[in-house]
Amino acid sequence: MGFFSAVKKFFSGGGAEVEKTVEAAKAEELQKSPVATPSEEESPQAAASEERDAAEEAPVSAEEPEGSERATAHVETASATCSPGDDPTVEPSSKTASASGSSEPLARSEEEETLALALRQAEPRLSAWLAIVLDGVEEADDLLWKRLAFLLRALETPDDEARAFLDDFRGWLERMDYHWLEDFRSELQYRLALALDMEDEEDERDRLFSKLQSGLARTRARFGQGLAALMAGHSELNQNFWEEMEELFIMADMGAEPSLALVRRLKERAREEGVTTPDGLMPLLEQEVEAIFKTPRRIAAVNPPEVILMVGVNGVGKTTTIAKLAYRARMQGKKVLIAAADTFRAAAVEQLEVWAKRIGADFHAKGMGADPAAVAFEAMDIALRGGYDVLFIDTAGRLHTKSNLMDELHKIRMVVERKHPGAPHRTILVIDATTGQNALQQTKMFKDASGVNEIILTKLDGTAKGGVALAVASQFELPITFIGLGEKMEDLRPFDPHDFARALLGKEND
Ligand SMILES: Nc1nc2c(ncn2[C@@H]2O[C@H](COP(=O)(O)OP(=O)(O)OP(=O)(O)O)[C@@H](O)[C@H]2O)c(=O)[nH]1
Ligand SMILES: [Mg+2]
Repeated sequence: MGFFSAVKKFFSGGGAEVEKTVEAAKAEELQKSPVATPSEEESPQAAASEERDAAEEAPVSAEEPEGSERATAHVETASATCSPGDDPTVEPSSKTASASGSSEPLARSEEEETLALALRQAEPRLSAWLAIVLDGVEEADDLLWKRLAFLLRALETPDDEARAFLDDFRGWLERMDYHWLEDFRSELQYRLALALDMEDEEDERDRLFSKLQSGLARTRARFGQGLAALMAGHSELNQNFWEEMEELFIMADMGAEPSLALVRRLKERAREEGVTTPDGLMPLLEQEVEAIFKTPRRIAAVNPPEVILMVGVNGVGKTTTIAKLAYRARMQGKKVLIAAADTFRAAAVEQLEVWAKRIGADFHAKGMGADPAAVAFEAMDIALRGGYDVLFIDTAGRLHTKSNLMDELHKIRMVVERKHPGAPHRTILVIDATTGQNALQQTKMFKDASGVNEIILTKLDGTAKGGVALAVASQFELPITFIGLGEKMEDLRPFDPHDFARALLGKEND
């Protein structure tokens, strides 16, 4: 999305500039200081800073709509007069003092100067920038909004987009009744990263990779460390080595067949490429594991609303995953409807309603014991008439009636398809990684019966059985699109085969 395009430019193209040494940045500050002298007040920079002064008094904030014009002027001036290396937020302090005649704006200006300098000296990474900007902020008070407005201005965010972002976040804090920074800090960072569309950006990779690494710690303890021991215990690739490797893969819940197939491929490649030592085999193993995950994703043109049907046995994480996905969709500005076609438990409907409210999605339910297909039918109708972008349908892992779960899912598919040809566009099977080999039976059952075309693997954080991801991917040729690494919103992560393979094998980030 176009939001914060300046940031992307800054973080990618402008990276070298940001990496300036402290000395260089300071030298630049010194060079700038003459601009601040009263005799040069007529210079374009001074004029620009005057406008900025005005903007300072009216930070981009939901509560101060009258500041919008001035803030816009500030942003426009900043982008018009500054090269990527110049910091639009740095103001000459003496200028500010002379304009206001009071010491308070001077203090503010100095503070922002310090912040701006710190930003330029920091790594071009969102988490690092946020740490600087939030220094001294403890709660959701004026200081927070001022600092966030400052950050958004520093990133040349168009005023209306900055305002929308802040309004949205302010609303969320109110809905959630969050007050202390420690309660919402990760959420804030997550929202910024999402809004910036930064998840694939190099600068955010380290952070995401370490999250993945810690999430997979237990799996790696079994798989990666076992692998390291195997590699260390052999100096050549003999029969013993291959047999132990096979065993290791099977023990790591990869499944017998996929394990044998992987070892067979590795043997072949080692022979072809003249690799004779375990060390030399590692890069090949990494490539092969990555290749297993690289199932092409089906990309179909979608006539909105896009309908996403969530299936899976009970307790795997369908409802929480819907909330997380819906949240991502909301952050991308989509209009979202969630339907509670899980009518098995009253608590399930309530749970989903609470989530929907929190993330700003609409909700449709009929209550406990209702016909799930009827809920889906009505929701489809509402989504079509209401111009929704996405409809998520939550289903139960169990049913009240004696009818078969698979028949019920089939009925849901039929009714939405009848109302909206092509729907459901995505049927996502949620699998709990802690169930290990059971995941394979579940995948087979749902794939045969309800046309699954995507998998989300949850609870990887609490299990040593993460190797099951390999088993599922290699046996069913279904793309794993997201993985769950915890219960929080930001713990649902897009699945990256390369990173996952490396984290699984116990590698550092590259
Ligand atoms: N640790 C961890 N817990 C998770 C993850 N995903 C979901 N959970 C937890 O798993 C539990 C069950 O999640 P639900 O979303 O209610 O599961 P469900 O599939 O909707 O369950 P039913 O509606 O009963 O079929 C909840 O306590 C979630 O917080 C994850 O990735 N990691
Ligand atoms: Mg549920």
